[in-house]
Amino acid sequence: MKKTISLFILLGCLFQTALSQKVVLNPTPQSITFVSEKVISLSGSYQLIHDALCDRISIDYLSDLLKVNTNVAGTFKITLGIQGDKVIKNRYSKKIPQRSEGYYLSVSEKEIVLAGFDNRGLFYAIVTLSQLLKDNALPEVEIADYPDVRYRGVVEGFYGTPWSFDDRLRQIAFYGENKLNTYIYGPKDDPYHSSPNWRKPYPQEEGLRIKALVQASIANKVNFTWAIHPGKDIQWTNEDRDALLQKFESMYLLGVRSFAVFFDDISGIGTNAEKQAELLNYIDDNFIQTKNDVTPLIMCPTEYNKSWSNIEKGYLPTLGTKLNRTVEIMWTGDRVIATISKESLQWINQHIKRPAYIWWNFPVSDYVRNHLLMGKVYGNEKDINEQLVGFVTNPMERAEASKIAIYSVADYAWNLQHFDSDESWKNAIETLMPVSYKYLQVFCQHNSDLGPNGHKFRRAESEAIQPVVDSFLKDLVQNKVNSTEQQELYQEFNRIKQTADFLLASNDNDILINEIKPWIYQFKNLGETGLELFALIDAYHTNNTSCFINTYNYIKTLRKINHIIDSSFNQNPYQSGVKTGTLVLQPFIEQTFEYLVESFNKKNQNLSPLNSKLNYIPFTFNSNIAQIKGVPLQIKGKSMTIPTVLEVVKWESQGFITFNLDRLYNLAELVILIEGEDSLNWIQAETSANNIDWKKIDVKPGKQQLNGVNAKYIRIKNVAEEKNVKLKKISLVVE
Ligand code: LOG
Repeated sequence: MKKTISLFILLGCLFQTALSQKVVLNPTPQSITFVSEKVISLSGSYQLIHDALCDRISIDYLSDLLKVNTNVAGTFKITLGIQGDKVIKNRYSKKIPQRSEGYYLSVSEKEIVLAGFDNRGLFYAIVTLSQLLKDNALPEVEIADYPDVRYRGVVEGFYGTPWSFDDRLRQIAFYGENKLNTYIYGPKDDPYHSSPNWRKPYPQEEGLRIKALVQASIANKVNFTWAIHPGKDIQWTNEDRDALLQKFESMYLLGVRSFAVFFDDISGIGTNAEKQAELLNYIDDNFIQTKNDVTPLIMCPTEYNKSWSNIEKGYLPTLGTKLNRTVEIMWTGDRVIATISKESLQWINQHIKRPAYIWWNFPVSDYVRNHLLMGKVYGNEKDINEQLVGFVTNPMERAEASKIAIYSVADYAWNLQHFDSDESWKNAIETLMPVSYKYLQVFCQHNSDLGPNGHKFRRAESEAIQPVVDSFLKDLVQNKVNSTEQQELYQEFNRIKQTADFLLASNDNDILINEIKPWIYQFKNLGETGLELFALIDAYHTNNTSCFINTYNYIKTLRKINHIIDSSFNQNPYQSGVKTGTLVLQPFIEQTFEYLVESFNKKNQNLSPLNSKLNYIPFTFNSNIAQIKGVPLQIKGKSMTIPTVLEVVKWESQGFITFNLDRLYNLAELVILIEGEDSLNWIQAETSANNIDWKKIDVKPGKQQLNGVNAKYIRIKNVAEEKNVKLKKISLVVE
C-alpha cells in the first residue's frame, strides 16, 4: 500500500503538470494507482449504466457533478452500483474492499466504474471522483478504498452560542465532501437538548429546521444524531422515562434516525450508573431495536475521561456489564481534553467491555473563548483503529474556522496510518480559502495555542519562527546584534501586518473572515507592534533619545489599541476578549520591550525612568483546587473574575481561592454564585492586609457588599467536607 501512495506522490507532480492543477484527495485513500500518465478528457455525453434500484442520491449527485444530460445518450460508459447489483456483480465485485463504506473506482479511456460495498461506499466513490475532476478532465486511475473507523464526524457538544441553521447546513455539506458520516447534535445551550426543556418537544419552527437538517444529512450520507442531556434534573421515575421516549419519538417524526443520551457534566442523583444503564436499556429495547431503521444508541457517561474515573466506586464497570452491548459509549481520553493513545483506549475498553467511541475535545474553545484554535490536528496515535468504534470532534463555536480541524479529523479517522498532520492542515487551509490560502496559513500558524487553562491542554504555535525568537532573546541580553535574526523577525512581523490586511480585503471566504475578524484586527496590531520594536532597537543602538521616546510612546499606544480591541469584541462572560500570538510572539514583544526600556533607563539616568512593563497585572489569584488553579483571572478595570468552570468542580475540604491585590484597596463587592446552593455556611471568607492576620467576613450566596473593608488579600475556603459544585461566578470588585 505504501508503494502506491509514494507512486501517487511521484506521479502527483507529473499529474499536476498534465492537469495543470494540483489534485488533493481528502481523506487520503487507502490505495491509489495511477495506471498511466494519460489525462482523460470528458466528452460531456455519457451512458450511465446502473440497476433500476440503484441509490437515487448517488445517481443525482453524479449527474449533477458531470452535468449529465439524461435525454442524450452518449458513448462514454459510467457504471455505478453496489456489490450485489447486476451491473457490478460479475465484473467488479472482487475489486471492492470488503469493508463497510468501501468502494472501488476506476477511470480509463473507455469507462468510469464506481462500485460501492454499500450505498455510502458508492457515494464516497463519487466524492473521490469529484476531487479528481479538474477542468473536465480525469487521470487514468484505480482506487480501492475504505475507512478505518466506523463512525467519523462531529459532535456539536460545546457550551456557548450554538451554531446557526446556515452554519449547520454548510457543515453537513462539508461532511459529505470529506466522507464524514456522523453529526451529533448536542449543543449544551439548546434548552430542548438539556434542562429545562428536554422533556418537551421542539416548538414548531425549530422542529422544522431540524427536519431540514435531517434532509440535508440524508443527501450527504450523514447520520444526523440527535442527543439529549437529561441528567441535571432527571428523577428516575416512569414519567421521566416515558417523557424521554416521547421526545425521541417526536424527533423520529422529524426524520431523525440516530440517537444519543449524554450524562456528562452533571452532579447529584443523575449520575447513578445502575439507573443510567436501566434507562438506556429500556430505550434500546423499546425504541432503538423496535424501529428497523435506527442506528445503534450512543451514550456519553458521567465519568467520561480517565482522570475523573473511580473504578473502585464502580461507575464504569457497572455500565460495562449492565448496559446492552449494542449501546456505544463515548470517551474523551485520559483527561477532558487529551490526545488519544492506544494505552488509554485499552484501559477504558476493558472496563466498558466494548471499543470506545471517542469524543475528541479539539478544537472546542468553550473554556478559552478569547483564543482561536486553528492549528494542526496532531497527537492521536495511529495504531488504534481496532480499539475504537467512533471518532468525533467537538468544535469551536465558530463553525467555519472549525473546518480546519474537522478536515484533518476526516483525514485521520479514515486512514490513520497515512495521516500527515502538516499536509492535512495545509490542504484544509487551501480548501477553505482557495485564493488567499497563503495568508490564512500565516494567520493560523500564530493562532493555535490556547494559553494557560484549567485543562492544561496546549498546542504548538509559531513553530517556524520560535527558534529565531529564542536565539534573538539570548543575544539581546548579551547585547549582541545578529542582523540575520533581526531581519527574519522583522519580515515575520511585516508579513503578519500585511496578512491581516490581505485577509480583511479577501473575498474567497467571507463567512470565515467575518467569524475571525476581531482576531485579524488584533493580528494586525501584533504585526505593527512587532515592527515598531525594531525601530526601538534601532533608536537604542544609535542613542537617538528622542526617537526612542517617541517609539516607546507609540508602542504603548498600540498596546492601548490592543486593549480596545480586547475589550470591544467577543465580550462573553467567560473568557472575554481577543488574543493572538500568545505563545511565542506576544512574550517576545514584552520581553524585548522590557529589556530595551530598562537598558535605556540605565543609560539615561538624568531622565525620569520609562515604564518597561507593557502588561501590568494588578490582581492575581491562587488556589489549591485542581480545576481552578492555573486559569487566567479575568480583569476588567476594578473587577476580577475567576473564569467560570463549565463542568462540575470538586471543591475539596480546605480548598481555597485567594485574590491577591497589588496594594491595599477598599473592597466593594464579592460575588459567590454556586448552582443550587442557597446557603454558603460551608464557605469561610476572610480578608488580610499582610497575609498573616486574617479577619472573617460573613458570606451569603450571590452578590454582597463589602462596605469598604480595607485589605490586600481576600480568601474564600471550604471549611466543610468535599463538595461537587457548579460554580456560576466568583468575582471581586475593589474601589
Ligand atoms: C463537555 C463538553 C465541553 C468540553 C470542553 C464532554 C463530554 N463534555 O468538561 O460539552 O465542550 O468539556 O469544555 C466538557 O466533553 N466538559
